[in-house]
Amino acid sequence: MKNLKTLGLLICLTTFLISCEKDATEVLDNAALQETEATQPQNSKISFLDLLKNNTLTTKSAKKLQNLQSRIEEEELEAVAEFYLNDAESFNCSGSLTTEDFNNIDIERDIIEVYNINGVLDENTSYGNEEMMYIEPGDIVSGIQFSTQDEYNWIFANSYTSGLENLNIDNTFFNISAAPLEITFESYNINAITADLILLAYSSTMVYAVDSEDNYLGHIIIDPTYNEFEEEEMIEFTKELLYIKSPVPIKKLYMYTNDYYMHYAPNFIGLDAISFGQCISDADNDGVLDNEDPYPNSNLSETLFIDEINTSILNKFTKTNGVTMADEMDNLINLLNAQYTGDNYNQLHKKFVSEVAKLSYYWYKSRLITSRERSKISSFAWSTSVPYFQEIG
Ligand SMILES: [Ca+2]
Ligand SMILES: [Ca+2]
Repeated sequence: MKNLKTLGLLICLTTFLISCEKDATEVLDNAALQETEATQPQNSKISFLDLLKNNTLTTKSAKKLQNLQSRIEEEELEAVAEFYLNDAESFNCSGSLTTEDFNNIDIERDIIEVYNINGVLDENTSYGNEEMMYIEPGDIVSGIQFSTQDEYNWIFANSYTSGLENLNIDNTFFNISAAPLEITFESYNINAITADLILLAYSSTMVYAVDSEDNYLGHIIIDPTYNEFEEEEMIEFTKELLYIKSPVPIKKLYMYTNDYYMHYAPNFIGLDAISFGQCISDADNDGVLDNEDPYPNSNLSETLFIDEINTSILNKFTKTNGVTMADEMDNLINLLNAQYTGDNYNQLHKKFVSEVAKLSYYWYKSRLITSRERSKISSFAWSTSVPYFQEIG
């Protein structure tokens, strides 16, 4: 039943493509490819293997990337962007990232091949026929554009697709074009990107990041996980989590693959859950992002110090998110030091002691310290020599 349905879908697609007069040569080429699929009676089910085998397009725009690659080597371009593979911890970057998971695309259970959208997939794309709209405007989030120069050949597939059953993936975008996949970000402040990649296990994959003027920002080479390839009909995939952050906004990613062993799809790359936006770090790792943290570099010392005196009282987080008792104490000392002229020591020292009393009362009320600890803090405050001139810088 599923086979018939898929076959029907293919015929629909082919009819749709032939009837379209725009971009006639490319459409005919693609239609011819599909015809081959559809007229094989003993193999009507679309399998990934067959799709890859049918991809005999020659590579042209790969040259552009080869040029970029040799420029990197010749000019010894320095990377500013950081790339991490399967290492969310080093990425250590949060914020409001927008995610495209391709799940709004209605691929009717298992697979669609996409042609005739002028080589660009973005929020304005619509694709389908009278019976079925697979992609409607708004299905892709705004701010991101997928494209492939030269002949493009894209597929949306998931674990219902023959050949991908073991991958446990929902709708995933696959570039099986000869040309590299390009991902363009419309906003100018994208400095954090994460993505799930589905790669051929015996391919080497390169991802390059460039800025709005096509300047090199950095790249990663993902080595094959298989070194030898024995069984011809076997396709093995690997899933990798890619993380990128860059101090300079990223405009575009180029994804370029060398398939050393099979040459089915020179730029095969599967992509899902691509997230992009602004990286906001949590420098002191207290769970409050820097942009919302009153003290982005909190004093996390184990015990509370008043100036140089160790009170031996545990330094705890206060009721205000991201703020420790030591942060508030340090801040108070800095405020008073800033008012010190050299003539007003006695006045400011008294003021310091009284401000410490207020602070410790609040800590006591918040059950961070006991009343005994509060008295201890008061007497320590007296014995400090706050205020004093602070070194500038
Ligand atoms: Ca923080
Ligand atoms: Ca903090």
